[in-house]
Amino acid sequence: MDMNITDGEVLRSVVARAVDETPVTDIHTHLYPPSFGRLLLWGIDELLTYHYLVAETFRSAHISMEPFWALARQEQADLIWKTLFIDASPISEACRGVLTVLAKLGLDVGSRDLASYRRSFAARSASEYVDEVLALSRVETVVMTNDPFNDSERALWLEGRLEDGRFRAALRLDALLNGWESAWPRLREWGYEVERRLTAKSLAGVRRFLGEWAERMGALYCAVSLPPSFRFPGSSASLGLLAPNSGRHPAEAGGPGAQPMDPEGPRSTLLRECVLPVCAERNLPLALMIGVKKRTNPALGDAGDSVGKGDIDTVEQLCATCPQNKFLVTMLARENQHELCVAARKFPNLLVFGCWWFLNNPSLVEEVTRMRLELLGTSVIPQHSDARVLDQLIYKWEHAKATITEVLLDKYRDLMATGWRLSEEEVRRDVGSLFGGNFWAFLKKKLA
Ligand code: HDL
Ligand code: ZN
Repeated sequence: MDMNITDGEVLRSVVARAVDETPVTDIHTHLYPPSFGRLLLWGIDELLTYHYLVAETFRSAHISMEPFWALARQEQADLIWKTLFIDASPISEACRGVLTVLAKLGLDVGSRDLASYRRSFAARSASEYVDEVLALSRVETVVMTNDPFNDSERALWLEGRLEDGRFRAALRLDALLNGWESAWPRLREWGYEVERRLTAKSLAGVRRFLGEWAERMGALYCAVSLPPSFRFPGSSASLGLLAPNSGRHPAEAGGPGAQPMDPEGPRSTLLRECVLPVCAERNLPLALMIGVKKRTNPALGDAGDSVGKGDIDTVEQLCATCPQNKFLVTMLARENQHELCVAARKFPNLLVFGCWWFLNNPSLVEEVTRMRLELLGTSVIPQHSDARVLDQLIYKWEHAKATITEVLLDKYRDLMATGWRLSEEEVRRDVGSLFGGNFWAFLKKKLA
């Protein structure tokens, strides 16, 4: 056992070094390997046109949305740069992130010379830049968001184009679970025997689709984003069992005048009858990302989503009624964070992850991380990047690590104040758990 840490300054350098050097598994991103071509976004113009910055630009730019979307990417970036970086100080988290990337790449941020930044990126190739960004951000595994209903992505999977082991898949199910009406005809087109009604045959077809795509992608988990209104009816009659005294599956009762099996419509049935059983059979976690209000302002596109408080009872009910399933859960509303930590204390099949999206700001990352360490110790995944543009790995991890370092330091100081003796090896062990160890152990975890 290496020496015990006795001094506050030594503690600071040990914690800072461990947080900086520990390789990261980034469990949720929207990135792709270079072999996926244009699906991988990178470089200054993609950074500047990130939907977070688009939303912020419209708050003060003298342009309405339609003409903005008609601009070329570089022209959009020019407008965003002028509006958010030149005509005002770029103090928002998304603005500061762009500057952190430029600084870490060794560019002269003080020059504010966008043309020179563009020249620097133009000199790079995607594959060498992936190496550079992963090295700078210490991210060793990038878990993607993979959607078989995305035509260009599906083609790449069918060609077997994932050639980079640093990129791993997560099977994203929003199109299936939140858009059944448009999903089922496409499943049928791809050769799965499904129809609109959730008959036993349809459900079997969906299970085959899930199994085949989880296999094809080598998916580490399945994921779905869900609205604040997401519920999972718990009554036995709707728990996928046969409808009361009808002898038929409630979904089969579909027909004029029949009551929908549950108020949620297809989603709950698909979850209960297809996603949860397939995940349990394959020992795959299901990631529930709860609290997003899609297209609150449709004209903003991806920037138009908002947030609402989700229902923690539903999370607890899922964990309690599906003990054979593992749930990775992140909730978008600040108001859900404390109750989510308490729920995680009740259910070992629930692993909390990330300060998602509108929570990924230093003030909230600090608040939520403190809460989690105080309630759950090191048994959480404190952060994921959610990066959509490769370069963002640099700033999202730089910023998150700065906050996590300060919180960890406080917690270790409190420990040492009791007389507890701490070693550098133990600090590195803890940070390794937080930055990937807990995730990989959860994947391997076998439930009763
Ligand atoms: O649903 C999701 O995975 C979200 O992360 C959305 O992609 C969102 O637009 C986003 O990029 N958040 O950071
Ligand atoms: Zn995301």
